[in-house]
Amino acid sequence: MRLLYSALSPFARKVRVLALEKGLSERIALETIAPYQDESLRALNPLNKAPTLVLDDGEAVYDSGVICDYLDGLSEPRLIPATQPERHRALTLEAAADGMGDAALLVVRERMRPEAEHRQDVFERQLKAIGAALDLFEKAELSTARFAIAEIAVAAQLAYLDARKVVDWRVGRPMLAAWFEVVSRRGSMIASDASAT
Ligand SMILES: N[C@@H](CCC(=O)N[C@@H](CS)C(=O)NCC(=O)O)C(=O)O
Repeated sequence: MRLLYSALSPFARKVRVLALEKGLSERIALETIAPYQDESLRALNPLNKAPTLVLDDGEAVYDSGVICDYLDGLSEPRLIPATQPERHRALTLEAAADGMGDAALLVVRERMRPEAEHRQDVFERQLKAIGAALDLFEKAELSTARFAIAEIAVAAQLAYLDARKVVDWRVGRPMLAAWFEVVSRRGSMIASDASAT
């Protein structure tokens, strides 16, 4: 399998961390791509987004949630709960983390525009979504003992907020900050840290 990814992408980080936690990383060749500049992904994924996983027969699998679901079926331990209510709770937290990442990406891209063209309404709306998602994670009693899909998704997005200096999310969120401090020391988080390479 080949994983087409961009180094700082929090969605790709989620996939890479999950693969590392499941002992699958040896089976996945990593290929970096710049989706905003490079159109070659579009032949595989009409959205031209990374991450995209290419199976050995050439079939493309996207987006990150679907890739994680595919990989989770390949080996133990299972990191996506099979039964309800654990399943919908974990996937809803993953969706909140991914949505926070979409909002963070919009903030980062808006900041790349010339300052005179910054749209305050974009910042306000997206920062509101980011803040509300962070408040949800603060209350979510995330586990340090279990590092499964919800925890992986949240950790990947928090690391992105730090890497891109999107918001000072630790202020007023001591539980989340303490949790992240512990999980960011995991081997999978360290091995997938683009800023460390
Ligand atoms: N929902 C997608 C989001 C992926 C995404 O937004 N990737 C960004 C890079 S971090 C991208 O490829 N953007 C290119 C574009 O929007 O044209 C997923 O979870 O995989």
